[in-house]
Amino acid sequence: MNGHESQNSPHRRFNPLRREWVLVSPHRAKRPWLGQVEKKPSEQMPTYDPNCYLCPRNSRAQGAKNPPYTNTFVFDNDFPALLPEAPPEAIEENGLFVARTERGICRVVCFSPRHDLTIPRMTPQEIRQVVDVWTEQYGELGSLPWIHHVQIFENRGAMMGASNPHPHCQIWATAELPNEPARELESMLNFRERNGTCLLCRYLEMELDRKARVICQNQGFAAVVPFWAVWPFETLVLSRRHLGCLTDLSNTERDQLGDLLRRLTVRYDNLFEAAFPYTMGFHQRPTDGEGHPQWHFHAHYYPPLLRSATVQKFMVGFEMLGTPQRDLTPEIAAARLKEVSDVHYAESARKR
Ligand code: H2U
Ligand code: ZN
Repeated sequence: MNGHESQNSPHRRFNPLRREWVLVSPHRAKRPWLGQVEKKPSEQMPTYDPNCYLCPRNSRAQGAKNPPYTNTFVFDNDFPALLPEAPPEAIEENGLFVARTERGICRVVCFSPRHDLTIPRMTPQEIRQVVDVWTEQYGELGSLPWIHHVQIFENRGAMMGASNPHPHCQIWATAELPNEPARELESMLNFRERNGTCLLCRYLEMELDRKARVICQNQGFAAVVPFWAVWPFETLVLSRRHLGCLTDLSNTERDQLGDLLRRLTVRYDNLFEAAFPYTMGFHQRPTDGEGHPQWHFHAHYYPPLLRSATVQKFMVGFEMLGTPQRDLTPEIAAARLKEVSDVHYAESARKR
């Protein structure tokens, strides 16, 4: 299959991190759209919302009061999905009823006291403070002997289930390795054993060489629409250096990570001139005390939007029962993200 064919005929692409396929049907991008109607949502937001449980000085649902914080703020989730203490219990019946106790710590991180800011609208200095907090949290939670994995993730936009527009993320630190990182860990290990090199180091090298799917880059990081992307504008952020986690980053690399995330999310917002919803998260080396030298630090962005601020992709039908599928090729998605400006549309319209 040559480059031209892969833009025209149906084909399958392999995701080497998840070891599964994605179906690409480029010709279907031309079909008439009979789904939801396009409409630009208005997005005027106050800098402070008296009803927001994340704004400084406000009360949260369980009665705790936020301090008058001036940059970032971390607190234990008032409705944690996991608890640090849980009696060890297990069910094992014929390999069919299988269950185990799971322990964990859930936290919420506010990125800014400003209710209306988002990563793409924050200054490099403000984003650097967020990178520093992520790094501290990974270090602190990961060093607890019973915490074996730290998942930092951001749900942005109501479409992605975010409960609040105030810029924030969540951290779930767990005793067990979650499914996705466990799968990636094994893929990276297998690749290293077979090829004597890191899967994502090799992959990044190939993408930087081909260029077609690279959205933006700096000295420390690059963002690509992965060859095997499932979501229309899915991206993968990779460190150029082979490192495993935030605490491995140099001072300069922390700034470079912030720079890359800002530029990428500005492009996302500019794509449909709206606050682009997504779930993003870092995949870092497990904190189980094993070295895991094969692990390569990266972040996934999974945005659901397809062709406007209101038309989103759903994983239904064949995708639920068979294989995930996409119409827009990763190369066209990358071209669209590359062609938009990395100056935020709201910044170019008015000074904040
Ligand atoms: P999401 O926007 O991704 O839902 O994250 C918000 C989190 O904030 C969510 O996990 C927590 C919810 O449990 N939360 C509190 O800890 N305190 C509150 O007062 C409300 C929401
Ligand atoms: Zn707020």
